[in-house]
Amino acid sequence: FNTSPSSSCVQVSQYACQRRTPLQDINQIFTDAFEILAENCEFLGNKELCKSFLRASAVLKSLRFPIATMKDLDGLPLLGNEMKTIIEEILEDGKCARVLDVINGERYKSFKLFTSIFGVGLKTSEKWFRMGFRTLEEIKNNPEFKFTKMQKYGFLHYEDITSYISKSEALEIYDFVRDIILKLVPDAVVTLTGGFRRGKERGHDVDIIITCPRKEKEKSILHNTITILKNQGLILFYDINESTFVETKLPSKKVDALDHFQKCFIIFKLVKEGVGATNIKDNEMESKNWKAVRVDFVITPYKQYAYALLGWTGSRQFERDLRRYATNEKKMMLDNHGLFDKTKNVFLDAYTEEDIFEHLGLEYLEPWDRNA
Ligand code: 8DG
Ligand code: MN
Ligand code: MN
Repeated sequence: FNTSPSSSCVQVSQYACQRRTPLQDINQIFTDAFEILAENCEFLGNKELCKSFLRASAVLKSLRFPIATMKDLDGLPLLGNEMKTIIEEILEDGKCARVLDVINGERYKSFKLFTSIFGVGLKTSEKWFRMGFRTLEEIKNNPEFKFTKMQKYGFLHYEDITSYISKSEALEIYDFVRDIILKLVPDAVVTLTGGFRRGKERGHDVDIIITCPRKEKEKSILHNTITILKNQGLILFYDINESTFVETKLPSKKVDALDHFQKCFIIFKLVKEGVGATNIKDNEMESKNWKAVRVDFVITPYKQYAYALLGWTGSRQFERDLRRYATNEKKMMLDNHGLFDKTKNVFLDAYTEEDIFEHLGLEYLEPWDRNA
């Protein structure tokens, strides 16, 4: 479907969960522009416009043809005049002045830089920007600042953390961690999720979701695994958030709400075999045979696992559209913990992602088709 730009019967849904969005984005020149504008809106606190840009971007990502003329946009949802003006400009000039203004703007540049530090979000960036800071050096070297432990380690491993993680590095960490967990709890289920599950070749972190079919047996896994990794010297930083999950609580109405499962944000020491020691003779500088890698662990009860897996597989935009679809089209409430049917007043059990799509009356989409 929608392989031809000119066929008039093409119907593109306004929801990413009713479209296939593979990794390959043939309209990247437009979607990159929209995503920069969305990010700028986020930095300015303009949530509505941010949403509009992200939805427009997601529509274009699902197309199987490159936008070549304005006519190609006929019948596509979520592309209002503001969006069309931007597309038209890029079609004519190969670039968009508004986007160039944003990326050269003080605010965007500073927020991009500040939020690239592990432990720094919008609030801290806003504060630093208002204080007049523009570079990392100014902030790092300011003796007045008190940083959180997370930020301190974010600065310490900044270069490594902001460089990409390859799929093979992600798989190496995943295999290593899974072996440890399965020795502790042989029937644990350990899954690589996030962008790598959607087929991405590179990522900014490694997301691992863990459960166990035997009730309550998942509860000891996180602390025991962290202890083992720490004893092996492989943890540079970790921050455990204990579970605040309550089974009877209705799913969150906020589309971007974080979940309540036990989780751990880690800076993992990935040791590279055969690098380092042999180089010392050639190089006076001490060569580093390891790389700091961001790893997220999330632990869920078995009953909520499918919902959590669906939530952590992303993409973020796909998740937002799934929730919006559940609310607006099905009178249901979806989050990472479950699905509540408001008509029947019941939680709907699911043990696989397929179960969840079925409850929602949606055709199943594989993780690699969720790259909205
Ligand atoms: P990337 O790491 O390659 O950049 O992409 P990603 O894997 O898609 O992004 P992510 O930031 O690692 O998030 C993966 C998914 O996890 C995303 O759909 C959002 C979801 N997610 C939750 N809860 C939480 C949470 O508490 N923290 C974070 N960082 N992500 C969460 O559902
Ligand atoms: Mn990720
Ligand atoms: Mn993550």
